[in-house]
Amino acid sequence: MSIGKRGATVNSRQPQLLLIFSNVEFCHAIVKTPCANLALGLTSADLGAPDYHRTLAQHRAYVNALRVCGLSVTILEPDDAYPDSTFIEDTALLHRDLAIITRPGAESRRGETDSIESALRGEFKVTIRVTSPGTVDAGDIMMVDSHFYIGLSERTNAQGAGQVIEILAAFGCTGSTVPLTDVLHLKSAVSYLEDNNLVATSGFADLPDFRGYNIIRIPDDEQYAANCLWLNGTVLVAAGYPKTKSAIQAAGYETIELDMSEFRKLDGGLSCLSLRY
Ligand code: CIR
Repeated sequence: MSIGKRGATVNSRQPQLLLIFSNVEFCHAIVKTPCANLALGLTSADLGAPDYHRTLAQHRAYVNALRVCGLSVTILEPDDAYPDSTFIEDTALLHRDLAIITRPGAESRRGETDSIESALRGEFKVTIRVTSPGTVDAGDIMMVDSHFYIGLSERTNAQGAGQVIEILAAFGCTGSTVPLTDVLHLKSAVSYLEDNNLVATSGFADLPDFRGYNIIRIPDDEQYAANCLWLNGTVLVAAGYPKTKSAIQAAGYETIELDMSEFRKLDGGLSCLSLRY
């Protein structure tokens, strides 16, 4: 892990180092340790099998980065029954008092939600499940303040998106759908960095849905890096994508680079590895 650009702020009047975050939005994260069956996970990438020990090391570095950004982290036990279960983001959408438990689009992932619902019990006032025939992977859901963009993908169908929008409406939020082609999830191609700044690949940067945002355009040879993660003013970026890192830094953010090579082999990105609230 390397911390880029502006380091943590130091309060010079205090005798010891003190990390200061002016606008902490996320306090907690839940992650799930990659399981030994990880290599059996779904993938469209042709990058070979992940090395399990390297995967675990990358996951530890990710957890450390979450903590550096001021989040306390709950680490769930690995579950060999679900090879993709480390990609925990897909199983729930968390917003204020509300937890929506999704119904993942891939049959092999559907059972992942039971342990997540148990882990979230007591943390949220209201828990609502997406029901059949709706399917939703929360990697398809991008939050911008109280509006939620929902990608219609091979994993998220119109019924599922409709259910999520209806649930959100009851909590004073809005939602809209974005039809997807060529990407696994909406957040494979766009990431919101707060302050009206949106990272987007060329296929998404000019969509009418995203008119009005300051677009940080991802070069075509760095598309994987479009999945980055804003955490309380710092942006986690995948290591090895220098143009994307520079563009995000030029927009005024600190960055933390993380090696994601093993997760990429399973189509996983930075946001997929945690649920944040
Ligand atoms: C899958 O295909 O479901 C996993 N191998 C990767 C899921 C990545 N999740 C995400 O982008 N939110």
